[in-house]
Amino acid sequence: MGRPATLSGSGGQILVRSLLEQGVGHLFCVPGESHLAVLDALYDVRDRIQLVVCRHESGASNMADAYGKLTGQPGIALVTRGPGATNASIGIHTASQDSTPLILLVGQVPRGFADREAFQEIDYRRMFGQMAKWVAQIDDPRRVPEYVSHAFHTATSGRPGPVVLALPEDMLTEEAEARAAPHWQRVAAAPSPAALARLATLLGGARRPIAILGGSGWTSSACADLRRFAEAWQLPVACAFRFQDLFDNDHPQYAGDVGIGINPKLAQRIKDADLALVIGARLGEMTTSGYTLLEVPVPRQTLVHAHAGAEELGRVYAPDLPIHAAMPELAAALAQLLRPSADPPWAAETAAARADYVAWNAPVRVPGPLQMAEVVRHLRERLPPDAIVTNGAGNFSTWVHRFHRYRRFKSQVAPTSGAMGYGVPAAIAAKAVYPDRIVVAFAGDGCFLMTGQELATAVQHQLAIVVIVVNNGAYGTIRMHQERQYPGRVHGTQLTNPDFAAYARSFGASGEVVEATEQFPPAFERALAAGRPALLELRLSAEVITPSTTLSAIREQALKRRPTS
Ligand SMILES: Cc1ncc(C[n+]2csc(CCOP(=O)(O)OP(=O)(O)O)c2C)c(N)n1
Ligand SMILES: [Mg+2]
Repeated sequence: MGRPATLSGSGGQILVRSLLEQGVGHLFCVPGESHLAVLDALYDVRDRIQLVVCRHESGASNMADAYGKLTGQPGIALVTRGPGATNASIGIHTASQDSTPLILLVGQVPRGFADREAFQEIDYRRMFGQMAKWVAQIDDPRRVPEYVSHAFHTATSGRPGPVVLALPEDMLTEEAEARAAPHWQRVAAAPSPAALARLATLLGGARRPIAILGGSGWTSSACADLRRFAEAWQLPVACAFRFQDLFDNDHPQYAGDVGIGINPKLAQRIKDADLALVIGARLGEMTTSGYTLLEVPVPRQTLVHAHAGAEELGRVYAPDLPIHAAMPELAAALAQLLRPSADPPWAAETAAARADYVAWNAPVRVPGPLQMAEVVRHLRERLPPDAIVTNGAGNFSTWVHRFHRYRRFKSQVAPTSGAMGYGVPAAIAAKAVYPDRIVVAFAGDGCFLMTGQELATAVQHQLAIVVIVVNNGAYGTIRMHQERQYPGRVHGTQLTNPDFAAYARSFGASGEVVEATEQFPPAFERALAAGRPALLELRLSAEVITPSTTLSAIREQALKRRPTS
């Protein structure tokens, strides 16, 4: 390695040069006077770093999260101090829960004003303390490359996550000379031979094993290696909540997703398994059906838990075999694991698990003219395997998760944090990174209006995403829980909505309303052909609250359980 280059200029220029050294090509931002020097330095490299200017910092941080999920490289968000940082915090929380590499660059008051509660001053170490993997403030422009290098390594290593770097305003304008840091390197643990040998023994003695894949840090070749392993051992493979694209859903061994609204047969299958092979998933509340699929702290199933972050092993569950390894290293080793000489005893169970999935994935009929399952089935058949489908949080996402089939690595981008408002900004980031792929965002009426103004960003940057707003005039998820727990006492969950299609058109996007199943395919074709961002408002009765039940059925059941006085 040659001697590192010297970077000279303002702190802002050194920062931007350092980002370039780390391979940054996109930056998601809402500008602020506190980081004007960074913007000015970005001006010089505007042909090398695409600056995506957002309308709200939640959009910028969500986009940075989606970028991190899609590429495995930290997504970079640049926001101003105080209100900018507070607006951006949702993306930091999502990156934390979802283990996404992300770096938030945030303005800070000049060094001489520190700790006076100067204008918009926040102590970011305290504010982001629990949410970020590392929070630091760069007080010396000569140390910018060191901090940036540390931030990239921290965001990507072990269990990936968000890093926050605070940038005092006067540090950004101070002239300095700094030693450049080289491009960050992947730091990844590999499984030990002893762990692999023990895994082979456990598999050899199992009768009803199941594999559950999840988490971040995967690559498409890691997914291919994992598939080879699963095929050799004929394992049924499930995917954790919102990590459904780690295994081809069309594969005869794919058994479904382990998340909200899990197929009851899959839940039972996991409970009845004698060996749970959990690869990369965190075993959080959503992936364990509220810690019921596996008992805390010692599951009845023999538990093999592999994770890239050592601290995740034994966090809730005491594994029989903890494996500390990054997914590419682990999957490569698993692909080499000696295959069994005969068909394993569970081969019929694997076929049964698949049959359960196929039945669960088949469209169901619900009351009304718009059959959401058919809409999603149409997309499943219409979209190429590399299309990217994003969503935020709400019951509308159940239709997508259950009836779509994700076939390629990184064809799904969705927050395991359950953050509303994620789908639209995620789609914008996806289209910025992969302009040639079809990108479809699903949102509820509630979810959409949390970040819907980012349609302006999509239009400004000519990112032709298709947004599907499932409008049921309600914060439907909460209404559903309300009916369960407080039947008939509807309060705070109804929404009076704008005309979403007209709203989209006012941004320069195309907008249409879809009220019946048969209207959807042609409307979707028009949206794709529009050559600009497009929105389809799907009008769905709030009564159709899930694929399997209605609001009134939920209310009646709840009333029967506890009659009102
Ligand atoms: C940022 C954020 N705020 C609040 C919630 C709580 N919450 C979860 S789902 C939901 C309603 C979602 O409404 P909508 O997007 O219309 O979807 P629907 O459930 O009606 O299909 C709410 C308020 C959340 N998950 N995230
Ligand atoms: Mg709704």
